[in-house]
Amino acid sequence: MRVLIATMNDGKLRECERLLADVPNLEFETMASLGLWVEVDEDQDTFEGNARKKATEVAAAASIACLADDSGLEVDALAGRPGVYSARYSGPGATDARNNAKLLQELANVPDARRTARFRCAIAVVGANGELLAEADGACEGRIAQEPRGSHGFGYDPVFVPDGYGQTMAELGPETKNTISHRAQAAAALVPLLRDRG
Ligand code: ITT
Repeated sequence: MRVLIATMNDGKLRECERLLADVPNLEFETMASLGLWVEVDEDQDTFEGNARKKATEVAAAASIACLADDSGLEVDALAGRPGVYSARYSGPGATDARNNAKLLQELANVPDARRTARFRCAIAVVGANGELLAEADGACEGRIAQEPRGSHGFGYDPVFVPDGYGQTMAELGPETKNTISHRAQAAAALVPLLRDRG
């Protein structure tokens, strides 16, 4: 089966390709390899809803099966924000650096014990005909650091310290991240579902 990984986020794309590399009979395409640029309005209030919507709309535009990831960070002291708004947290033209700066500012007076948070990821795979083929999700618990550290990964990795570690996800690097992350959990749950389909 040929599957398009429907993301414009290069960090996410690299991780998905690596996490799903061992699924037999699966060949991955990217937006770049197909010369596609599709804008999806991510207006659902859950990661699952947005992942399904992205996969469905891109599959319709590309006419091949699509895998979409919707993910983000939930911070307990912010009542779960930024959540599904993680990419756009610091407003129009948001960058990873601005999102992280805003997060640290909002948490300026929050002590370590109350800086608990988790990354969440939902993945949906939709066939070229619009049929939902598989869905899976995953979470990675941790805490928000006092300042950004590390240069690996993307997004909120420099400010997220996974439970059981002293370093941020951006300090730990891809090998560790790909064993513990929300995306790794979701991919692990997805692999047997895709294998059964293959
Ligand atoms: P696509 O919709 O094109 O896939 P996106 O970056 O807009 O790309 P999302 O809408 O799913 O993707 O937003 C996810 C945001 O959540 C992402 O931009 C990061 O800010 C954050 N995020 C998700 N996974 C992350 C990870 O593994 N490490 C750090 N931050 C992550």
